[in-house]
Order: sequence, then C-alpha cells, then structure tokens
Amino acid sequence: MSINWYPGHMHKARKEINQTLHHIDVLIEVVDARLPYSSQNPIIAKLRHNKPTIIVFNKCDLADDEMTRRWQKYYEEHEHIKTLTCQQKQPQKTKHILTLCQKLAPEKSTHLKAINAMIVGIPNVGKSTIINILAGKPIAKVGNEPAVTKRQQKINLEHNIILHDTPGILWPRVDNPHSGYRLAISGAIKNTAIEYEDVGFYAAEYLLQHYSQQLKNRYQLQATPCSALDFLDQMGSKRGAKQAGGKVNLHKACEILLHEYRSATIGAITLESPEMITEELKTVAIEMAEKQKRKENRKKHR
Ligand SMILES: Nc1nc2c(ncn2[C@@H]2O[C@H](COP(=O)(O)OP(=O)(O)O)[C@@H](O)[C@H]2O)c(=O)[nH]1
Ligand SMILES: [Mg+2]
Repeated sequence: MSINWYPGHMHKARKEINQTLHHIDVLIEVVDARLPYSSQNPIIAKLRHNKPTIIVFNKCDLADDEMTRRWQKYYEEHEHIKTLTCQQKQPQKTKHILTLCQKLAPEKSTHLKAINAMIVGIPNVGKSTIINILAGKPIAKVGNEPAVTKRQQKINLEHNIILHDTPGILWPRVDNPHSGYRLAISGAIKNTAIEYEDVGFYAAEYLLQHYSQQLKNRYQLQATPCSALDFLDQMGSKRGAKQAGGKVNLHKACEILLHEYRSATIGAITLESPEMITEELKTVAIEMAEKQKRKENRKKHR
C-alpha cells in the first residue's frame, strides 16, 4: 500500500508547525487508538524536541483495551510525554485534556497566564470532535475534510487555555507499507484510493493471527480457517457474497470484513503492537539502505 501526498502541502505544514511551536506550551497529539503508531504524523516527533506533549488515544471504544495500555506505557517511557484515552461518547474524559495541560505548564498556570496548546493529528483521528467537546459547542466541522489547507484557528477554552488547531493537513506514516494497510483498514484513507481485495486479505490474515476467536464468534465458524482465503471463502459463503456460478465474490467478502471491522462489529481490535512496529522498522531501515546503495551504484555507472 502506498499513499500519495503532495510535497508542497507537506513542506508548508512542516514550516507552519515549526513556527507555531515556538509559542506553544503543550502539544496535543491525537492518534487513533487502533493504530497508535501508524496514525501518527512522522514529523511531529522530530519537531517537538522537549515540548510537553499529550498523546491522546482517541476512538478507544474501537480498540483493544489491553493493547491500548501497552501502547500508553510504550509512549510514556519518553520523558515529556503523557497519554490519555478518549472517546466521543465520554466527553467528560476528553475534558481531562485541559487539566493535564495545566499540569504540564505549571509556571503559566500558577501565574494565571494563558496556556497555549496546539492540537495536531492526521485527518480522521477525531481532532474536530475533541475540539468541539473542549469548546462545549460545535465550532469545528466533523467528518471528511477536503484535502485543502485551512486557515489556522485559535479557540479560547476554560482554565485560560488557548487552543491552536493544526496548521494545514498532516500526512500519515508512508515509510512503512504495513502502516499503509492499517490506515486503509481503519478507514483513514478514502475508499476510492484503496484496493479492497488487497486490503481485505491483509486484514483477514492479521485478524486470523491475532483475533481468531472474535472472527469465529462473529461469523459462527466451527474451526479456525487455515488461511485468509479459506476464511473469506467461508465467511462470504455464509453472508451470501456469491457471484455467477456460485463462487464466493471475494471483493464483496472483503468489503463486508472491512465494514464490520470499522464499526467494531467484530470486536474492539487493535491493528499493531509496539513489538510489531520495532520489527517492521528494522526491515524498513534495511530496505532504505539497499535502495540508497542501488541509487549510488547507478550514479557510479553513469
Ligand atoms: N467510534 C468513534 N468514532 C469517533 C470518535 N471520535 C471521532 N469519531 C468519528 O471519526 C470521524 C472523524 O472525526 P473528526 O473529528 O472529523 O476527525 P478529524 O479529521 O481529525 O478532525 C467522524 O465520523 C467522527 O464521528 C470516537 O471516539 N469513537
Ligand atoms: Mg477536522
């Protein structure tokens, strides 16, 4: 899975974040709790330096609680990072972001000075939903955002906190192909930009390996399917996803699987663990080094 993003937008967003960060006391980075690594923007970690940061695990209603705890522990090992779990249906919990901001900027809060916070995150992680909860009224548009740079907004909140919205639109992880698949499974990438079967098979393989009991329960399977194809065949057949001649329509089966994953009908399921990411990044580093070598070789032989 590769994701296209415009270099012009990327450059502009990086520049604007860097500029705004000078005036920011606390950074609020929103991630999707189902994919707490892949739904991060890769430059934030590089730009924030020692800025106190709250990583908000949003949509935790859709994620596996045990995995969310492991991810929180993983991020909290970094100095300057605190984490918080959030979901749209528990607005009171989301409001903890404000008290945490006060704790992370103690010198401002004891002197009754305004605390400047900036909320960042890739599209669809729930920034607008969180902004509306914190503001106590619907001021940000929730749902699909057009891929255009919007003007930066400043919002005055309780406790003398000024919230700055993400400048521009941030792109997700594109270095690791697994991240592309997970973003596609979660619904973070437009359906028109993904290959349903490719993504569906990836999802089926992962779910079979890590959440086979949930699959068996949801689709009433007696035994664990022996492969992703076996699973999609059985599931598609049960759900009437057939094509002419009676064979299972795999595209339709994949569509059902992705749809039911996204609505958490299969269960609250997380798509990655810190251990998986550590392993994958080793492979990515090797591949990048090989690519660089090939590039240098080509130059030499020209
Ligand atoms: N299940 C679930 N959906 C959420 C949650 N927060 C936001 N959403 C949904 O995710 C989608 C994107 O939310 P939005 O706030 O527009 O994200 P933004 O692009 O980061 O501003 C919307 O359909 C929201 O209703 C949550 O905690 N749980
Ligand atoms: Mg938004």
